[in-house]
Amino acid sequence: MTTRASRPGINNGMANQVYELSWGDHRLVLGRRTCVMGIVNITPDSFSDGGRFFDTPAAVDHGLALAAAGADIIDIGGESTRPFSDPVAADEEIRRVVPVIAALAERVSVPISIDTTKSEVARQALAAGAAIINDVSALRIDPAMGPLAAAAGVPVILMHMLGTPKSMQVKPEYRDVAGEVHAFLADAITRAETQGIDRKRIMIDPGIGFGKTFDHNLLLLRRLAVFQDLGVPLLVGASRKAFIRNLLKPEDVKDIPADLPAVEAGSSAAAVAAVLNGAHIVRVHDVANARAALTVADAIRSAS
Ligand code: PMM
Repeated sequence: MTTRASRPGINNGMANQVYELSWGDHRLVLGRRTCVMGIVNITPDSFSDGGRFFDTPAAVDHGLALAAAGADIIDIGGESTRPFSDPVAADEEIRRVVPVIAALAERVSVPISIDTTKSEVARQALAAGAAIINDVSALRIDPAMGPLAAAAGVPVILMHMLGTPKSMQVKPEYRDVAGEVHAFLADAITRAETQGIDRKRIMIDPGIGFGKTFDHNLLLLRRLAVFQDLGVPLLVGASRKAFIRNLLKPEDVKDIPADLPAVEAGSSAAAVAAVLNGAHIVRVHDVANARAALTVADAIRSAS
């Protein structure tokens, strides 16, 4: 007899719930082929690519290259969320992201997400052609963000973070990290729905590296399947983060460059682990590498 647990692809950590999102000109089918979100950080100080795409033409070219490499979403951010970073004023964030979004929206067909916690930045980004709001504060920092997302009818990504980027890595503590992040995300979904956001437009993210120690990050990735019962698509962003660099660096070295090939291989491993544990979308720096790794992982996941 084939039990539910032993049947290929069912309840053995390999079958992801399928979700379909349709809005505006966009449609995403999540859970079959893994969706790859490519990152464009227009910041002088992100840990992974700080400064490399800080001027508009370089950022636009990078977005085009990510789309050509097979990105399903392009995530544009103008404020670094690296640990201990200072916030950026809305005006400056708008100056960084809006011209890039406007140029990319004309030239790529995949949806563009705006990575911001500020409703004014999101409003102008949407007007310039962005189609998803990626709010690492899960609508907690700016009370106008929820109503804006609801009125615009765009998908929103709600991420878990302990505290703020300025404070989050100061001794993060949990009794049960997966349980507490799960409870936070369940509340965040309720808060979003209360503000008028359709559940079909909500995605969640456990916030790898946002107020988590090395062990918390590993445990969250290992226990990712606990988030499946929340009934919304799951996004995971582990690419080039400190826990990967920590695992790969020599013992006597403080850190290694985020763009080393070994860090990329480690990032692909984390992405594959996330997908086998239920992630629908992975947020990555190197789209071509992630796409290759996930093509193989998706084939294994759906073999029958
Ligand atoms: N990580 C960063 C920024 N934005 N958004 C989501 N939804 N999830 C993440 O994990 C996330 C994010 C920081 O990483 P970066 O500096 O490489 O962009």
